[in-house]
Amino acid sequence: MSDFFKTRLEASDPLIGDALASELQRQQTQIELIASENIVSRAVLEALGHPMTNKTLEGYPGNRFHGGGEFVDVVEQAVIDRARELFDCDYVNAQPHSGTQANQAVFFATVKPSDKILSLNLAAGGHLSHGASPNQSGRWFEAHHYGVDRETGLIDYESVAQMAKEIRPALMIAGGSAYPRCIDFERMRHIADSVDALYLVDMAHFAGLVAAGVHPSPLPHADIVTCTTTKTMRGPRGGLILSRDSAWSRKLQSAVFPGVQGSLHSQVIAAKAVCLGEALSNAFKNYGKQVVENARVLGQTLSGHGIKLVSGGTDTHMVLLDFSARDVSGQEVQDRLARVNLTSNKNPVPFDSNRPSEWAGLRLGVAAATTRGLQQEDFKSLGDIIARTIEQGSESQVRDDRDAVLDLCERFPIYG
Ligand code: DSN
Repeated sequence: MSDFFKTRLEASDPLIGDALASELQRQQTQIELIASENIVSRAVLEALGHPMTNKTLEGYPGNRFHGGGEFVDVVEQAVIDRARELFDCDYVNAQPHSGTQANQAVFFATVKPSDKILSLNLAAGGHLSHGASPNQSGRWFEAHHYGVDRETGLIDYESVAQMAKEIRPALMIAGGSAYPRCIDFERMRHIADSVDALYLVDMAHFAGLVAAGVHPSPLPHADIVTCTTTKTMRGPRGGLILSRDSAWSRKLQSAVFPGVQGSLHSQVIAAKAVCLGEALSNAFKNYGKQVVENARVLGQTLSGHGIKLVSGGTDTHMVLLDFSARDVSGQEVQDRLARVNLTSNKNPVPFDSNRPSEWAGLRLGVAAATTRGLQQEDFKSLGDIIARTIEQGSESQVRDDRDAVLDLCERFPIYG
């Protein structure tokens, strides 16, 4: 049995050991431009791989259903305390296994099956868990969706107000996965109030920017806020539920456990605490500023090459490229970028009703590459490479561009 606690993965399970080694090498030799990804610290990885994973616990700190929870209590309380400080809020639930489960718990606490919800549509940058038809939320609730203005690509608040008046939703949701601009949280609050709707903001993508103080916070306006600890937060896979209004505490606590989840993922809770501790540092504030600056430079460089950006630019960590007037799909550009070691994802653009394989957009995010240390001049170079790659240069150009990306990877190594 002693080998059981000593044998390294590469020896005990070569298939999985090799896959993990190859994944590390992939990350080290590609520049990650998927907007929902980031690169966590060694400290976050250490927490994720800790024997705390062995601990089964249900309930909340100080009130568990199983014994032996005193150290998990410490880390869960640290998540709560650090998130309170970071986001200036009263209520924190540290346990959601993901952003989607955080949203699911909010629904469980606040609305009933067949109630009306109003959220941003998927093509305009919304999220599956906000009532999209293939998602449970789309089956259980009467979901309605607002969109963006066809010309500006910005949320059309007049039209949101009009829809809210007609639909009278029980719950209004702001936020999503591919909206590159700041949302007017206060205006959405007024719209929600005008129809007595509850107001949820899902800040999964920009939570790290809020934490760094480079993006407006939805906390003063929303009844409830959800986020992930991945993406710009640069932590483990998982979610948080936050609120300034402690009146929601009891319902949200029981909605997460025992409502939609069982035992917590103790080691992930520890990693969330580490990530929130990092996010309280000045270094993280500087990181957030650099993210916004890098995204701006990437957007400007691509626009300078004549590439259309949804909404004309960005206020966040992401840009959304629109190829609807070109003879190329998001999937084709994603594949072309992969040849020069840039990782990205196809995305719909507003009013895109194509199948995913024909979506006309590509989403690019700068959070992960900024963590590596890339700065404005590097994103200018990347923008030039991306523009050339979209135009499909010669084989020798592709080789040169891949070499340039590999050079960036060597200059800004990860987990060396
Ligand atoms: N919603 C997906 C994304 O933004 O890529 C996963 O978080």
